[in-house]
Amino acid sequence: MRCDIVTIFPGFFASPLATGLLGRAGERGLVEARCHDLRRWTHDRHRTVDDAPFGGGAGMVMRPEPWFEALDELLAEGPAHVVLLAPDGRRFDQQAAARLAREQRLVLCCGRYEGIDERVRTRAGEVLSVGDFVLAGGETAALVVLEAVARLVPGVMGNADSAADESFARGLLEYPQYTRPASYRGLEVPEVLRSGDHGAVARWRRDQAVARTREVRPDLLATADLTEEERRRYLG
Ligand code: JCQ
Repeated sequence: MRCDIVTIFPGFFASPLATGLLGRAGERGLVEARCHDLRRWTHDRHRTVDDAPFGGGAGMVMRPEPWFEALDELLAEGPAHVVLLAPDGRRFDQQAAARLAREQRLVLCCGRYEGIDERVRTRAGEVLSVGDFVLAGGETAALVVLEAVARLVPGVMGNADSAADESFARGLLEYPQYTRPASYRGLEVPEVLRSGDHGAVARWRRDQAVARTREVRPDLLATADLTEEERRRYLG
């Protein structure tokens, strides 16, 4: 996968793109990320990317021209799925990550100020939000999207972690995990996990996953992949 990121802070991405999973994916040529300074597509001496909103009001709005020219140039190199990060987009979730991971090429557009001129949206394939809060800019949201997508690109991750995704995709939170020591500062690892009874371990984990989901994310249970028997047992 190739990913072009358009931002007024290209340096923001240097460390995240060189570190951990994204760093390795880059080195191995599996995810080729390139950052572009939006100001490259300005023409005035001050390389202005924003202006006051028509109709009045507080704050500044990103001007359309640098965005249109940036997308003209980047898309002239070939087709890409253009994504704009904004709080008023459709929610980005694991399913959206899996969908984006099938794209050959993404262009992630990071807005700043009070927003981007509405006409830029006509050039985006979609607008995505990473959550119901407001960030100072789309850069951190773009990193969230890129990392979640990159780990689903074939070859980036081993198979072990894919199992955890499966479970999230099936709509339940993960069960609690423990490692040694069995007793630490008076806190004990549940006996069943040390019993060697694999059936009992599997039932306990399923129980815990459902209980935890009901406690902290009851909204997920509506679409969770539970058997009829489990729905009767856990949800009454
Ligand atoms: C993304 N959830 C929150 C902030 C305007 C494009 O216009 C704007 C973009 C931002 C940055 O994105 C977010 C965000 N997902 O705040 C304001």
